[in-house]
Amino acid sequence: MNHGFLQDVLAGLRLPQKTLPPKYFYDAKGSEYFDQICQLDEYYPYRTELGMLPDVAGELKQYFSGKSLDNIQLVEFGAGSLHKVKPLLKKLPVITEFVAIDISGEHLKNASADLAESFPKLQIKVAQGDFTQPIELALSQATSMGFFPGSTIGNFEPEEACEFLRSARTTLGKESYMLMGVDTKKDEQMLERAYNDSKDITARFNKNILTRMNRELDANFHPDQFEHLAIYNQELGRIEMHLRSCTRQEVEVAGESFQFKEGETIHTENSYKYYPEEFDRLASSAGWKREKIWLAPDGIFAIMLLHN
Ligand code: AVJ
Repeated sequence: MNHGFLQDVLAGLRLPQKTLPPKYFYDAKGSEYFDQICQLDEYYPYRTELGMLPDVAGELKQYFSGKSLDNIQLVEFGAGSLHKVKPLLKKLPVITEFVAIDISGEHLKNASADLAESFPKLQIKVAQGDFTQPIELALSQATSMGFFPGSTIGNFEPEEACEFLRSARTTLGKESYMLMGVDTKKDEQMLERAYNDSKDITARFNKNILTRMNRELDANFHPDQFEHLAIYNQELGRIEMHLRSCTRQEVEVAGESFQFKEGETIHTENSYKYYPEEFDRLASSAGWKREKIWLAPDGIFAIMLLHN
């Protein structure tokens, strides 16, 4: 049994507001659902950011050649399926080494084999790990650039996001860079639609964590006795995902029982949205300086280059 997972689940379900950490969405099945979410019309962050990356890469090329940098090691946090790094690698031969960190080891292994075929000269290292914990990386002498796309930073509480940025700055070292994708505050309807898709893929992604607990933690959740809920919390500037109990029920996890009232929820994810200025303040309080910002049309998504 996976003890970190069990401990986190028990601790989370004992809270007055039952809570689970979103990193546990990503077992093999959950990573597949996430890839399906990225193909949905309603889920604008993925395709918006992916569409911006070729231009971003072109400008970075100019920028780095102006700085006479000729060797960059790219470190991706939460690398997943490795789709987003491709447009960077295509336009930036200055990236000679790539380090991919992800919690889903199997998924990452397959994806990196594929990447090696497309970029035979690239040195690739994969590290299965939880980037929410401080990581030890044996980095080379080349200038490092972190890559944290997809607005995954939004899963952190703002204070945790600051902590992450601070520790990433230490990991990446002097004169390093960080390329970040950040989802912005916008029209509430557009936000809520992105997390309540018409094909119910997001609902399945959310409920998959129940199935995972049943399988891995000897739990007995009935996924059909819970419903997917995603709402924008305007005051806190975040999308919240919950699993809401349809009835009064009792569930067991590894021998411990938990009571649910009808309508009671498990809070499974936060996805914070930031105004660019808000994010600037966060980055600078973590010691980074923002060098560049790219905004999608209507400002629906931002990519930022930070410099240490
Ligand atoms: C991977 C955290 C960026 O918050 O939009 C997508 C995850 N959850 N649909 C997000 C997610 C529901 C996603 N991140």
